[in-house]
Amino acid sequence: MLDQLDIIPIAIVSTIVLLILSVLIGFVLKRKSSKTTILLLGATDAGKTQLYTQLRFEKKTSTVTSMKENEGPVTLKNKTYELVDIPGHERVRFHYIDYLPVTRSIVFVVDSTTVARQIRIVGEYLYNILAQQQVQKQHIPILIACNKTDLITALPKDKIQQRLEVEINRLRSTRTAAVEQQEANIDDEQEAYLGYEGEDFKFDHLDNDVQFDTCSVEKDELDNVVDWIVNN
Ligand SMILES: Nc1nc2c(ncn2[C@@H]2O[C@H](COP(=O)(O)OP(=O)(O)OP(=O)(O)O)[C@@H](O)[C@H]2O)c(=O)[nH]1
Ligand SMILES: [Mg+2]
Repeated sequence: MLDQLDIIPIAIVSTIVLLILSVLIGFVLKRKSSKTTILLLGATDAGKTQLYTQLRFEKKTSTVTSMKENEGPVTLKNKTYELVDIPGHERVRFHYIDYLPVTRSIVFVVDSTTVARQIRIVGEYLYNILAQQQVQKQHIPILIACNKTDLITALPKDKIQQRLEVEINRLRSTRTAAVEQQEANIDDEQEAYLGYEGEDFKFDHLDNDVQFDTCSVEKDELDNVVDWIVNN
């Protein structure tokens, strides 16, 4: 039988353990909620800067190929985020990596009318993002925003998903072969393998949540994008 004197140390230890646990949980929750940066990524001409100005200033400005990031606060459904538009030009597109430590979610904008023709460029950029260790470790959610649905030549989102899966599958096999050839022992610098070995690549196989949805910045049809940002 435990007498009162035995119970006191147990109670003290349990209280300390509970206190440490709640501090840790609070710390993890705070880290998630303190990340407010939303990255707009994608190939040139996808519509990122138009989307940025529409979300921030509720107006479309005529745009030219960007060479510098646009960055600023935006309020969506009473929540404030830091919106960052990274140009698709190959000299600047990888600047997105600097923002990953503070990134909450990524909106990858695709021009649905040209994605079939540009599948190599779009697939390679998306592959690079998905293979980033920071993207995987932090489970950063990604929305593939299939833009320009106002144009009749726009490819449906399920077709865009299929094309990207085929392209990433192709890239994965060429990259894996290249890495094996190098026989390098730089384990920590290797790109993470995407999906399941021995199976064709599917977005469903990733730990990250990757969603596909449509939008038209031109027609101000952005509900899918706004809802996704607010819910992720
Ligand atoms: N029809 C149509 N055109 C759009 C839409 N969204 C953007 N555009 C046009 O697409 C072109 C490129 O848009 P931008 O926003 O400058 O493209 P971007 O992704 O910022 O391109 P970079 O800065 O080069 O990376 C512009 O001429 C826009 O008017 C859309 O929903 N429908
Ligand atoms: Mg731009």
